[in-house]
Amino acid sequence: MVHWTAEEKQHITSIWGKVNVEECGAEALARSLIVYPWTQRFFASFGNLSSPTAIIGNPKVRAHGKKVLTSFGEAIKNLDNIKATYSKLSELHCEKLHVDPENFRLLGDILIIVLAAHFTRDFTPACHSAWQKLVGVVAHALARKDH
Ligand code: HEG
Repeated sequence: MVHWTAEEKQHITSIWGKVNVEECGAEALARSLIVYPWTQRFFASFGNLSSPTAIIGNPKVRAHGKKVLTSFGEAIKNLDNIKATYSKLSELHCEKLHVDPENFRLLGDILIIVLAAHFTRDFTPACHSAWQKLVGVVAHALARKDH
């Protein structure tokens, strides 16, 4: 089981308390669709993703980004139990959607960039490392096939 120090938990929850899930979620998903264009193929039903402007303005991208970041909130509420929290979601991503787990890591890295940009002053090296650990644990939980 992953162990979290009190300091790590504090870094994660103090940033999370300030996050606007709709804004940061939309930004993180849009940025990853722009920077890693191969991930667009999972979102063929989302309509126009033909340029960065189209991606940023796409309401389905916004809505889905919010959904993804809201789901991070579930992980944060259940830090000691992330695998179980994501068991259904990992089934969806691995068995149904067949998302390459590397993509979870990429989205996690983008999320950190977005958070660091929004909360620059709070994003100390210790805070960064707590979030890096969180996105790694989330990626691992989503990628596991042994539910
Ligand atoms: Mg996934 C659906 C969370 C990465 C592709 N993703 C979802 C849903 C959630 C979620 C909560 C909705 C599930 C439902 O409707 O029951 N996704 C989630 C997280 C992460 C992630 C927390 C974190 C890294 N997803 C991810 C990546 C891809 C992807 C990297 C593809 C590159 N997700 C994906 C697709 C769907 C979801 C294609 C279905 C979208 C739809 O058709 O509505």
